[in-house]
Amino acid sequence: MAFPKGFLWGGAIAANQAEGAYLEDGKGLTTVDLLPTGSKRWDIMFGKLESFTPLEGEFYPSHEAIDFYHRYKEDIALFKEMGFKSLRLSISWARIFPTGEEDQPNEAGLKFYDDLFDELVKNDIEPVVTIAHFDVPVHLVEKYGSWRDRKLVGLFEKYATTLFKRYKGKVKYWMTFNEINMLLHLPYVGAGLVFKEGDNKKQIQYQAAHHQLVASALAVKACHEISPDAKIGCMLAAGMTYSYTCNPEDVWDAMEKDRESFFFIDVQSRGEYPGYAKRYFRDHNLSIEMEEADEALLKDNTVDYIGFSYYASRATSTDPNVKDMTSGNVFGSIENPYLEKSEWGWTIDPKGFRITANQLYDRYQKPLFVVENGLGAVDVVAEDGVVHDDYRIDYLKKHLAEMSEAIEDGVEIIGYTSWGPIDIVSASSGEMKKRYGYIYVDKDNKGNGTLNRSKKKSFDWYKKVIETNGENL
Ligand code: BGP
Repeated sequence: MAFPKGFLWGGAIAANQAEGAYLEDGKGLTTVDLLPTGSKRWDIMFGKLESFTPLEGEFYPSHEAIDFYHRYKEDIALFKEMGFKSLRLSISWARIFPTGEEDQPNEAGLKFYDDLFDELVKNDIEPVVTIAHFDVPVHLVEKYGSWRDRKLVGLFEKYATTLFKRYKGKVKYWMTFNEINMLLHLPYVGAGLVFKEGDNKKQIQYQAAHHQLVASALAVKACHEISPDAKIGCMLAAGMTYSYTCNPEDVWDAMEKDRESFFFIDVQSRGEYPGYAKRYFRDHNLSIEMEEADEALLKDNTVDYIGFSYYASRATSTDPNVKDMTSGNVFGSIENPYLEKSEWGWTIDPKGFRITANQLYDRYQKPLFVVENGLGAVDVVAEDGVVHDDYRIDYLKKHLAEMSEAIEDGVEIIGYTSWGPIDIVSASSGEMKKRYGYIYVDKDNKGNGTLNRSKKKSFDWYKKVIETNGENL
């Protein structure tokens, strides 16, 4: 297998899915802290939030998550035992600026991440830091409507600049918005958007997208000025869309679906709005308000690498009789009869990983960073107290083999941080039941359990993969 020397093997988590301590040390409430489990979760994720405070009697998985906030040293020791070279994690904006608009940052929040990064660096694990991973301070939603308001651009720039200054020299890999394209599918998750009766949702979403794209460019600018040796990337939920037939209508439909996601990365990587986006705005009567300096700002501050998550490929057809199904994730997809699916209906397509990596590299000709991949599954602890997750090893082995092929194809990949190396809260379902980890965490969907960590069978498997730099899959 052709993994380059220094390949950044590791794992990825997010503040709101792992830390817990949701109000500790001055942290403010974030949008994810208002997401309960169950059907209400989905209503809110689509933008129907009724209350800006947690409701009595609801269970909010992010409030404790897996208590990484207090247990990170124990968890990092386990990552170290597996030989991790990197750990992708996110900073919670509301730990640093509890309302999002204080004059001064919250020192206790800054110190937590200082200690966390020190622990990683002490264990030779590179921190790969996401600045915004789905959580927005609730105050900014209540006061400004979150990213629909240009005010957030300046507040985000101040937040990002505070991080670059504080962690200069400790953090060498940054990325701005997690799965920035999610804004179009789950507007509350991607941008903290809450809609009112009569809102023109598309107009608000694309205006919010413009604000995030400008904010991302300002963060790139600040990062390059403050930490010239650091790399800062974008991040998209990737996965090529296949045309169901060779009917040109289907092929065109698949291309349009991919462009919905590429639009964000085209702007962040090429520095300008593509023609197809401008046509889309015209065709849908969307008028995106831009400021004089925006165009040059976007052009002069493009990203250093393309971060992306890959879980599944997608398929599309223009034939109304073809069975439509969401393939379990929000991008919408029809059933691909050639592929298996996970227990949550996510298509399992290892070859699609090679296809997607080639597609992205062909398009952007910039280094890629695989910052999420993995299999969410229902793990059962056997009599011997171990989870024998051969199904996860099988999924990962096949995906890593295809990623190796992509590298042989000439695709430059910086590293691979598999999603949820330790069981954490599922973003879409809010469940602990949907587990990705090499490390089992004793906690169930209702929050019961000891939070004890234990190694699954895949723990030693991944340790060997890293030890042999991918030779031994
Ligand atoms: C991506 C998110 C991650 C993670 C992953 C798995 O969209 O960037 O936060 O949650 O999906 O999804 P889930 O947790 O819903 O299985």
